[in-house]
Amino acid sequence: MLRYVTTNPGKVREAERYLPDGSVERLDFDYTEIQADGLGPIAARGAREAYRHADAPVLVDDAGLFVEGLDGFPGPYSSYVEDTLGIERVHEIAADLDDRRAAFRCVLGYCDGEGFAASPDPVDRGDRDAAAAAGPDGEGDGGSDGTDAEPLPVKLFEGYVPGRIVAPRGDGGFGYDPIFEHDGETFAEMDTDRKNAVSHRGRALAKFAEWYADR
Ligand code: ITT
Repeated sequence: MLRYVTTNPGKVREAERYLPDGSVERLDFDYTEIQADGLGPIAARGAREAYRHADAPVLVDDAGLFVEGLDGFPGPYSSYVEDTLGIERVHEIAADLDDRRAAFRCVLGYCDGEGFAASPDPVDRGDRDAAAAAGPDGEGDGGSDGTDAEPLPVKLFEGYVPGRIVAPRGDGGFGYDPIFEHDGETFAEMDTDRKNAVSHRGRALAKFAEWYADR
């Protein structure tokens, strides 16, 4: 049984459509989200921590909204910004920008404790310690806090969807969905299947499901 590790039930509703019935269940575990410029290091670190917690195959899902006119903000800080400013304020801030284009990104991190051709450890400017820990082969533990005693392979799957920030519309989905418009509709105006067909998470899950089917 695969554990989809998230505090957000909305993510699992979307993920269930990609995996055989009964093959996935949510594990409500709040893994440490390290401070990093990109989602990859957060997902890789989170997958290792979640695997150690669950002692079973895990998939973590780190996502964010990247607003072009704000140089990609809130990006990896999307959760904090949703909790503090709220999505209405994000829309108001974006409404003053010339460039309201935005993108959602999602990085899934899979870890089952077994060996496989892991993704190279993702490295960015904010995660230099992880780069050093990863070493030259890129398959090191990536941990910067000393808790990752042994290297655990992690496979990453990424998805991206372009759109723009609009005034809130629709009451489906979750998070920033009401203010993110893609192809004339906000994600909150789409049902789950329609959102999955175009979304960052759907694209990442499609890649994961194809790889996982052979595993
Ligand atoms: P976990 O970390 O426990 O999985 P979370 O909701 O905090 O749950 P993220 O850190 O990945 O998940 O999410 C960052 C923010 O982006 C958070 O405010 C989410 O509500 C939002 N978000 C993620 N995916 C989204 C989606 O598909 N549509 C709208 N908002 C989304």
